[in-house]
Amino acid sequence: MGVNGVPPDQGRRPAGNRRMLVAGALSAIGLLAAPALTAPADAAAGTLGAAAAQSGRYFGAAVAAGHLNDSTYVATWDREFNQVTAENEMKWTSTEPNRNQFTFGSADQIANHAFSKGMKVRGHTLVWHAQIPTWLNNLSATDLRAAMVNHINGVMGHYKGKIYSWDVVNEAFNDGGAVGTLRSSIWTQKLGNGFIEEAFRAARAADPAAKLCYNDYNIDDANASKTRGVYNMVKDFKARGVPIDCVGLQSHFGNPPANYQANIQQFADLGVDVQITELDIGGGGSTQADAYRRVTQACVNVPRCAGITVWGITDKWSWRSGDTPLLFDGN
Ligand code: 9MR
Repeated sequence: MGVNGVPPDQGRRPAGNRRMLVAGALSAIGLLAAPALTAPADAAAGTLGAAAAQSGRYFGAAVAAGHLNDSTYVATWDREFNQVTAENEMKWTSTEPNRNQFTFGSADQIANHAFSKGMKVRGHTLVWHAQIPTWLNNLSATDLRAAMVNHINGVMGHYKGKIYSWDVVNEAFNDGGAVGTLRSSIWTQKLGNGFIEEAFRAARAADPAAKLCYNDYNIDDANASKTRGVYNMVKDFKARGVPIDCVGLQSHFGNPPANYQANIQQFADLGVDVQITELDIGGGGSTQADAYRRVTQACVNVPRCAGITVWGITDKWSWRSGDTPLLFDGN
């Protein structure tokens, strides 16, 4: 953020770019024959959500409760998107800041708005190394395991039967090291590598209706060692009957890798859905629009790619606002 909380390059994007980005994604969903600079005339089918729904998919956005008093923000959410992920409000620090005291105020603000509009809700996220409360730090292994299961039961139970998919475990794999290396965290240190399997088993019991996802970044390249590690885990889970239904490719990009569609396909071939869960693409102009088009086209081309979520609505509140990574600019 720049001075006074204003992102440094808010407003720097050329005026036509928003339409170009949305049209790039729309064209790939099949609504437009080719990327166009103007929004399609048929507004009913001309939104991202409506276009995605034509093939049974969704097009969603991460939303933050703190911006719900901005009428332009809410109007854009309601008009364009038919799925939502709470950007921070369903994370552990928000939902169980003190042990066994669950709080859902801001999470419910987002979820109830979405439910009332018939939108799908992705739950994000149950077990992660970040945005966890300090009370977890000094628990014994036995106690930490109980706390993990209790958290899964408490949060999933609150929304039981209403959530489309949950990111059960988020970002557990290491960026470097040998294939399959997990990030060192409170979870690996106290519970060992089996914490992922334990979390998925508890999640299935807590809400059998929700799809259970493993979600991570830098697993977009089909051959990257981090991707191979996640692939091997999913394959092993499927072979042993550990419940898992989907892989979330966060897809915080500079550019999608050339084998992005092949990567979606290889996970789909294991018998899980793929969800593009946190898409944002830095840059600008036609390169950025084309990257959005390629990501969307890759999803459309793989039947088990269920939908796309962009990680925010407007550049001005993006976690990486300096990159102007989203479909809508600060205006
Ligand atoms: O966008 C989120 C930002 O507001 C938070 O400060 C940050 C805290 O870690 O988390 C951001 O969202 C992250 C998501 O939960 C997991 N994948 C990476 C996202 C961007 O950092």
